[in-house]
Amino acid sequence: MGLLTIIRKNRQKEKEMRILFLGLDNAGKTTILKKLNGEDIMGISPTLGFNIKTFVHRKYTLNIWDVGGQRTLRPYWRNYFEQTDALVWVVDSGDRMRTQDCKEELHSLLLEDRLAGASLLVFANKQDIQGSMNSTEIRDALDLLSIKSHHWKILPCSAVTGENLVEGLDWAVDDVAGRLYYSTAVEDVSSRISPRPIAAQQ
Ligand code: G3D
Ligand code: MG
Repeated sequence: MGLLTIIRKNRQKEKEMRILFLGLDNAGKTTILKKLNGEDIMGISPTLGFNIKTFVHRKYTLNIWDVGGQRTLRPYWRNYFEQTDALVWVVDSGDRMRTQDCKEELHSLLLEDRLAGASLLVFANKQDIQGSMNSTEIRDALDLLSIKSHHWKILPCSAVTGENLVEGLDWAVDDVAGRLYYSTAVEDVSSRISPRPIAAQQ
């Protein structure tokens, strides 16, 4: 039995996933998580360290890490990369001033070895704000089409109305599950031959 098979079998028993929420400060990470968890979203303060939320979504236990995105905190993001199954990159779609910063931070994360296998969900948040960029504009601003190294998807959403939050989580969970739990045979063989090519998704 190969090491990959053993690791997968252990995870299969647990049916756990580790999801990392990152993005620039003020993007709406904490608000999205509170909304998903059915909590009050009024009066949320900037996250100075991190929050962890654990909840069961479908048959999976999701351990979600929400880490502060202020510039001074970004060097600490790397402390949270280990064993990440999915990265959720949250964007404030109304923030046109910081799209370059947002793109650069995302693309530097994608170079990290410890995030190499993670699925990437981009939430184009704050769609309820009039004049915010739509998901195609965000896709282009962040140059998502150039990403070949990770499975990715972008969804327009709003933490206030709840639009697409569950759909986004569903995509991430399905993508991770497809890799961790349902493709053992295929991956065991392909991993011996060459790295599995990953097609970009939209
Ligand atoms: P962060 O965790 O990414 O840093 P927060 O972001 O969740 O703290 O949210 C930052 C601000 O954006 C908060 O407003 C929050 O209410 C607001 N926000 C988050 N998501 C949305 C959204 O989808 N729509 C709108 N209209 N606002 C959103 P305050 O005023 O408390 O700073
Ligand atoms: Mg926060």
